[in-house]
Amino acid sequence: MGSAIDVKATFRDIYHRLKAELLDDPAFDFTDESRQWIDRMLDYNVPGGKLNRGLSVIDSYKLLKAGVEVTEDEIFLGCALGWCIEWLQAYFLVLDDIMDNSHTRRGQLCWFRVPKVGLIAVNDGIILRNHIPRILKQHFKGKPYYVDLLDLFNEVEFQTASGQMLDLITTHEGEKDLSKYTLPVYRRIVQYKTAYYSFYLPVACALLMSGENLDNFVDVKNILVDMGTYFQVQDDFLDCFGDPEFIGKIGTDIEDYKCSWLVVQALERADESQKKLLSENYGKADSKCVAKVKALYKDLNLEGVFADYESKSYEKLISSIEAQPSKAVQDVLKSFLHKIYKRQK
Ligand code: DMA
Ligand code: MG
Ligand code: MG
Ligand code: MG
Repeated sequence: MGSAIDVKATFRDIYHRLKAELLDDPAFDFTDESRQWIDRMLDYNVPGGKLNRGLSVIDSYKLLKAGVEVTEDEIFLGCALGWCIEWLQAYFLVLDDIMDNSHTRRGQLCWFRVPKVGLIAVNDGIILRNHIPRILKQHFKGKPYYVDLLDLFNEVEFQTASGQMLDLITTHEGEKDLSKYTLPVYRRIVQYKTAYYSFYLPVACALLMSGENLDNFVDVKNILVDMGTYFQVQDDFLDCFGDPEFIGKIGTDIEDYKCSWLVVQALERADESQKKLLSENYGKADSKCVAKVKALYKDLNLEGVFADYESKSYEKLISSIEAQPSKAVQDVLKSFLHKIYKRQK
């Protein structure tokens, strides 16, 4: 044991075990067709991402144990919680792609665009969501932290859904008035839609497994929310400047009129004629309009602005991490930060 490759392989094996249990759930009388549907739907939507969030639970747990050997049972539990986060992510992404009218995800068609799936994807999203408490019940019922775990997943799901709401209603407002797209509005959206489930949740799971009380980790939560904000800025940057082949998805933020970090930065720097160009071309599903917006982003040197933001965020995060009293907690946070710093996908 020990190497990163082993951990990833173990993690993948546990996916198959969890899937087999769900396909054998006695609460539903499966037919062959329904079992095959779920099987295919899970394989299509759950394991195909970078698995950063999922793997972070066991990584964090090991760091919190600071050198004390973890048992096989603990590894299993840490991985199962990691998969619950990947399931949560799959649920949000299946629905997000419908709402964002996206085309591809993780290098393949969005689930709702697959022939014979269509809007069945909405219910598949609900099924994915419902699998989480079933996994938790199967493996954590009876643990002293079971109730806290359920509460954590409920809270974070609510925060994420609320963030998605802010993202969607802000987009609607922006169609009338781009001046609504300011940095405070942006930060609020991304804190809720991305930071809690992507950054706080994995660490909170590891803390609960370690017997900690989450009320004592408010500072850690704040640092993780800042890290999650930085992560979504990267996502917005890559939506426009990333290589779709490499990031596995084609950006739609410009077409969708999103309150993206890039448009917020552009609006802060644009003169009157550039603002006019933006209001005439932003939010149109026309490749000529999209190209004009991208050209403006280049003129305003948003690539440079981003590079600057990226190194400043890193410095700030490192100094708040180093102000943490616990070395183990510092290690957890640093390991998370190093996984995402200057990421290309
Ligand atoms: C991501 O927002 C947030 C959730 C909860 C899925 P997004 O639409 O920017 O994500 P992506 O770029 O992956 O579609
Ligand atoms: Mg999206
Ligand atoms: Mg979205
Ligand atoms: Mg995006």
